[in-house]
Amino acid sequence: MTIENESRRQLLKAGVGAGLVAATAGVPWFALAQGERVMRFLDVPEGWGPGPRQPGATHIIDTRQLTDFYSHDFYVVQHYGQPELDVAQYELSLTGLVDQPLRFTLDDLRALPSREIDCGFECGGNGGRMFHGLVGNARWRGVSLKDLLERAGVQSAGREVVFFGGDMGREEIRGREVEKAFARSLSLEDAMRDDNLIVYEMNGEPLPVHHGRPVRLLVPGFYGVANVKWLTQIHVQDTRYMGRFMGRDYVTLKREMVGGEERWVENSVARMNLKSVIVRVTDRGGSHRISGFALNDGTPLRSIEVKIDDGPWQQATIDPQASQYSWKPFYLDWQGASPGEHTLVSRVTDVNGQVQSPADQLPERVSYWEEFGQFPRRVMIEA
Ligand SMILES: Nc1nc2c(c(=O)[nH]1)N[C@H]1C(S)=C(S)[C@@H](COP(=O)(O)O)O[C@H]1N2
Ligand SMILES: [Mo]
Repeated sequence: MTIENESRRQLLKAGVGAGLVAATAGVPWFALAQGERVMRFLDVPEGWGPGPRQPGATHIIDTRQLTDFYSHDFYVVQHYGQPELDVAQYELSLTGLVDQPLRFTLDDLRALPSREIDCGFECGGNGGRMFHGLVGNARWRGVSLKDLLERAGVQSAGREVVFFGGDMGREEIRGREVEKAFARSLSLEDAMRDDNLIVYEMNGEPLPVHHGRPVRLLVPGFYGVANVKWLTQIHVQDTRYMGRFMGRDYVTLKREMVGGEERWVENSVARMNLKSVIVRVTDRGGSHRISGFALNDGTPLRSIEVKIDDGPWQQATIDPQASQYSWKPFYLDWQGASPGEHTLVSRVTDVNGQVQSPADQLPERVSYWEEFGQFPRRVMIEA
């Protein structure tokens, strides 16, 4: 209820017509109308399904089954299992190159001014092999990371902010096994962005254990890996942080031009690329509806378009609940679809004119990180 009222208020503030809002508020995004039938994707193997969530395991969403703007079934990825931190004993420390190191209990954090944000993200390893099911969208509540850093007073030598999780794993590095916490870092400049939150609520409830209870980092516009769960320490330092999930894993390798020279470039997975995918086609008794979602780094969008077979690009409608960092659900109503097999593809364009390319026109890429090319789907329309 709060979620709907809040999003309605936001939309009204954004100047969206009240009639439009009234028509859509509270209507689950993908909820099927009575008699609406889901058409079969021919690119999804018969019997494929990611199955229910298992504690401590990766959880993929079946994107054909999406039913709401705020995911009640949000994907899960964790590399060192699922720790259960003792909430009564929990402390977040802020250390390193600061004037005043700080410690916060969960109650301390909850007593600070808080903010809510709608934010969706995907794993940097999301892709067509799981029909883009490592994805979710939620409303989060937390405190501003910038406020915490300013309270502590970052010293002029501070360059990089490291976020450590309470989950540990054994890593073999140069033949030696060591125990390491999951960690990611941000440049001080990225850490100081106004939108970053230290969050303790998801969709109006305390964070579920598999999403980081009691506290996680949320970096809107970045891939999921940036959002460190079970956050226990924030450390300011003057050097780059080089742990596994910054320097070895979640590193892309692409063939790119570097000042006129063609080179293989490695990058830590960070800001989300501009991307859209079609996830469902339904028969609505006479017409068909093609639905999907787009994600990006928060740059406003110009359009999302859909192409049916060899037809022209057609403008899809973007769900008015979408906001800067949420996912952007879209749909296109398809009149006169003939029975049989069809190929559908979507593309998203941002206000800077950047267009989602076909996968084969992107730079050559090694490893599966950052799959954001156009994603054609094959669907069977029943007579
Ligand atoms: N502490 C910790 N945080 C973590 C991870 C982890 O393994 N440990 N995995 C990261 C990765 S790779 C992703 S994609 C997101 C997944 O967030 P979710 O499980 O809440 O969807 O959490 C990130 N934060
Ligand atoms: Mo991830």
